[in-house]
Amino acid sequence: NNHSSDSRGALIVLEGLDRCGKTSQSSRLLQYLEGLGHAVESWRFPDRTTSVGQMISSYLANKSHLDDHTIHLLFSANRWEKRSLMESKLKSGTTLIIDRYSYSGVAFSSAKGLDMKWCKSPEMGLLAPDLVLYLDISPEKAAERGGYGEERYEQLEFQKKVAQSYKMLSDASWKIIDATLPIEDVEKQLTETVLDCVATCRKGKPLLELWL
Ligand code: NYM
Repeated sequence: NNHSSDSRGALIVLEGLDRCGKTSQSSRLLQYLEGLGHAVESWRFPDRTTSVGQMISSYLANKSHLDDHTIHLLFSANRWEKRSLMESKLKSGTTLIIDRYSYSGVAFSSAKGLDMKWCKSPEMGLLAPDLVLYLDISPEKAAERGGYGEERYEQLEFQKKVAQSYKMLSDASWKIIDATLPIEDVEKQLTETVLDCVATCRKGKPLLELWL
């Protein structure tokens, strides 16, 4: 339609445990939407390219040690430093597909025992996703997928706690997808939901802030 240049893009987030398949699904989604002629970008958090992102990256690689609250706030700061760019991209009509967002921030930190309400507070005022695609897989099945890497958090016992935290965070913007299905079937479910969401945002669904 000829109003599309006035209408905004959708903020779409992929969440899930480590090894749930988010990264490959986000590149498939990007290709799919590009193929349909949509303005779309794929982002990820942590964004390791900024100076805050480099501190996070070194922490995740076990090259530095930080207090649990401190690293939590750095993950949040790493989203805040991208907030204005995110808003201008969305308002100019670009759809953003984001690999991890505030839900990862809260799920991973609260899995360490930090208070969930405290974990949510620095995320307040960030843009709220229009759609959260949660790629659901049991921690045991995720661990079977070629094993975890060397990074902090990539351990079965910890991932079980993260899974429990995620369960407490789901809201109306969440769509839970069975991530154990064949990769093409997961993609099919994602693309259907995403197209709906992009259309709704185009029609003028308001852009809101966390937490909903
Ligand atoms: N992670 C990611 C957090 O603990 N808090 C956050 O806010 C975000 C965005 O970082 N194990 C954790 C989850 C992952 C790790 O993410 C790195 P990735 O997607 O492997 O680069």
